[in-house]
Amino acid sequence: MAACQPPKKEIDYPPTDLSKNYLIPKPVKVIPTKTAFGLSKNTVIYTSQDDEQFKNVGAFLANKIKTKTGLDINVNSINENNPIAQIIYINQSDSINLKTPESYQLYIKKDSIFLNAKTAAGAFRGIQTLRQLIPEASNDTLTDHPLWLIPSGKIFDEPKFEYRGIMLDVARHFFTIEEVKKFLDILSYYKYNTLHLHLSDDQGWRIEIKSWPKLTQIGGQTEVGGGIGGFYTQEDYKELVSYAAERHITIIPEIDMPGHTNAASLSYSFLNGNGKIIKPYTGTRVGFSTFATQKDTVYAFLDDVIGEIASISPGPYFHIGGDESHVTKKKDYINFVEKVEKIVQKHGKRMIGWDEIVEGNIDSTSIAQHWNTTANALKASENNSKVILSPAIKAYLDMKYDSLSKHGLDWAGFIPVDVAYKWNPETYVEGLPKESILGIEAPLWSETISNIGELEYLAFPRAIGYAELGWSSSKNLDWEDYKKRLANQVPFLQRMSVKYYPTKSVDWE
Ligand code: TNX
Repeated sequence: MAACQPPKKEIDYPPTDLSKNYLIPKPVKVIPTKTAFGLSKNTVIYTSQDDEQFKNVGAFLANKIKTKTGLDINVNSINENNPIAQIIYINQSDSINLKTPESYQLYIKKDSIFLNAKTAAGAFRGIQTLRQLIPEASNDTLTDHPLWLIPSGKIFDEPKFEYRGIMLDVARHFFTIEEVKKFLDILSYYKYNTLHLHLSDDQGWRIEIKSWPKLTQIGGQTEVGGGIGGFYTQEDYKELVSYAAERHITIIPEIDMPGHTNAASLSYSFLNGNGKIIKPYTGTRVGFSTFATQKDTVYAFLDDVIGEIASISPGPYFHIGGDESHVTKKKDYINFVEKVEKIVQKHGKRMIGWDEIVEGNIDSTSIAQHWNTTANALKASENNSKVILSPAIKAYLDMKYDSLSKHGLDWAGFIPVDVAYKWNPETYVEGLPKESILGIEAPLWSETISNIGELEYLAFPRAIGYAELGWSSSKNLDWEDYKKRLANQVPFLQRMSVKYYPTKSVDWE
């Protein structure tokens, strides 16, 4: 009688099944072909000739391969020591199957990898997928040199939303350009394309305005809790903008007004409209400050401020805040939003504001960022304005995970990692048509965090889930499947020394 055999374990080694990937965000379609491409010292990268931006994408990939594997991979030149090369070709294609600027197709074969994209942004999203497919460890037994085996097959992928963002509040606490760059590195790995910087609030003004120097000389020197604050010079800001652009991420500047303006009024008292003597503010209350919305000089000031920032912000948007102006009279608030919209447009930008801005008669090109009031999101869509979804109870990165969280607020409730993931942006606001949704953004307010480690504790892993909600089609969203892929991000997060919150709802191993 045959002995009872243990069930046969499915063996996939060397790894050849592309369907067993751990990609985040999950791609639209993956078709495995059950062989593998051996990434090795014999691999070279070629990019569409004469396209500087595609070349940069190739160089970016080579650099990341070096960090992960130690391999030196040539870009657009033959490897003289190893003339028989296996090619990764990053190709500009006008195929009609590439429906959005960020769509890409990956064809992984035994001896070559083809990445097709219409734009360099699409190619950049595609190389993030490739980075995630490179295994942590090489196989050293198949050949006389190490191979990193990438399972073969085809991937067709495109984003669900054109706008996938994170907001960072650098006003309540200041974050250095090095900290923001590290944040951008992590976000770009998960295909984010927008970083919204909240550059001013009651507690601080964080960007140099050459025509109004006291904004940073005075307004830049405070923060929540009484620390020294800080600010970006215009050169610093340009450096951030270009660092983000190398990652195909747009920076959206926000100057919050007419409320949240104590630091501006502290610097120039004529701006103040709340009738009180202004003192530095380092607490965390909201809603007590306002610009003097009836004075022409305030609009002349804003013309300078918006003009200077717009001129160093290549992206299409300027965010005017507009939230919680509780001490601005309603008619003054409406008048203010409508006037500032014209100034933003004069400087060549589309206005974004927190959802209260729809109280004004705003242009259909302006965008409302839904955080709190459903009626405002619906009103925006009736106005043919687009909506960015940032519902506080689901998408606020500054909410605590649970009662034991080391940092964070809880006014919108706790947001555990699974709750952050388990909602569908396309159906979340009842009655809001899909066509009105520009995308999603997760805001990270910084009342309770003041350095990169604390930032990472609140942002990760939740921001990885929002990346998937913004990119992957709704039918591909599944917590049980996602949480396994999330656990598999640990080697990357460790390599980047990200101090993520190791929630118990995920089996991190
Ligand atoms: C509300 S959301 C605010 C911010 C606070 C945040 C804290 C919004 C548009 N305004 O001023 O920092 O709550 O969670």
